[in-house]
Amino acid sequence: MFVDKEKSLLQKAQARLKELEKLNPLHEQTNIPQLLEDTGISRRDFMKWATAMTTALALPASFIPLTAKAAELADRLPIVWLHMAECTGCSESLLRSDGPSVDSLIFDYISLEYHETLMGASGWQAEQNFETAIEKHKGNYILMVEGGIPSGDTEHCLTIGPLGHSGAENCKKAAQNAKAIFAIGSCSSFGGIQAAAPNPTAAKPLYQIITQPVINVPGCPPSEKNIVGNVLHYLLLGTLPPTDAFKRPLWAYGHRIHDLCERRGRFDAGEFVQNFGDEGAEKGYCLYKVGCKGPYTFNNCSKLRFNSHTSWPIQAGHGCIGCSEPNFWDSMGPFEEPVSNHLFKTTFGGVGADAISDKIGITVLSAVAIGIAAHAALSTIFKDKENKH
Ligand code: FSX
Ligand code: SF4
Ligand code: F3S
Repeated sequence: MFVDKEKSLLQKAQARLKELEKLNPLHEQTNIPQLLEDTGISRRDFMKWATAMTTALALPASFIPLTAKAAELADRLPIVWLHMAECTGCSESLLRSDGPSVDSLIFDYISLEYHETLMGASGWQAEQNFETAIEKHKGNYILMVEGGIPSGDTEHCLTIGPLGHSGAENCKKAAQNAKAIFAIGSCSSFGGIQAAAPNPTAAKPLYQIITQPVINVPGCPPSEKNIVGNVLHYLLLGTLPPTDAFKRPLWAYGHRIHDLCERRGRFDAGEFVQNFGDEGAEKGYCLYKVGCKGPYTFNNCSKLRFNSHTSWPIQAGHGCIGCSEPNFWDSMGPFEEPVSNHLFKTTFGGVGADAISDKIGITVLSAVAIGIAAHAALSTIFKDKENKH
């Protein structure tokens, strides 16, 4: 049955790529294979990249040549990228590597149609480029939006270009004829820092501004692989990826940070950093007690990492701050204290979960699968202890 499923998926992708090949490339002067060659990225490195991407997308190995082909045909798929209220970290995540990566090259190449940070144009010319791109590629372009979107009485707080259109207006306009829509980063997915209390500009996530379906690619910022992977998935299969309850693609956000963490063995063994800079920190102990939110956060950072696969927050020595979760600025802080402390502090007279875990052993904490279940489980344990007194 699995073999049949794989075969039909493969055939679907092959047919899709054939169709894509018939479309006009965005640029006539050059193409992606040429660009890779000019940049010194060998075929071997490119195939390595295609292998890593296929694995990341949870596709079978038989897809590797197709992933490579899809990347080469990425110039059949124009991208319009809008910036709303944000720090541009999402674009930076993609573009700032020490050398051009396959991801950044492909992306640079296909998104030239309209990207407010990358394009050379400004003022009237930029406005014109926006209109031209969405008209020329009507019904064919992918829309990617970065940033939270001011709304209501404060919608004008984000006013763009000489015509003075609001961010919300531009999103609505660009969404009308987009083939697929991605909210890039936690700001566009869930509101992000702009929407953190007291949310002075009534910033909203993209899905609350437009009526079309949106795939969320959160993270502050998301990794370049999570951004490019979604484009590849769409290129390969012509469909949007399956998602979780928060519309996050399962291939990227299907597992908790805690379950994929290289320090998980330390957690299970009860070996914790107690303070930054202590001996435990030097030894790479678990960062839970200095605030790691990995048990509450769904993302694939440990697998794909950032900056051309160099590192990720926990590898660098700081806990996960839950940056791909809805409202993480309000719900996950303070970032250097365990969330469970807040959950239990008030309820149980100042006794945090970590005080409990010290007494009853951290193994109980892990055995009950910390995370959402931890609240209920620890409550029970705490009550049991109370009853015995
Ligand atoms: Fe910044 Fe993007 Fe955070 Fe937001 O990333 S990295 S504030 S998710 O919109 O630029
Ligand atoms: Fe890793 Fe954080 Fe889980 Fe510890 S609590 S194992 S550092 S994700
Ligand atoms: Fe964000 Fe946590 Fe990954 S803070 S980058 S989801 S490790």
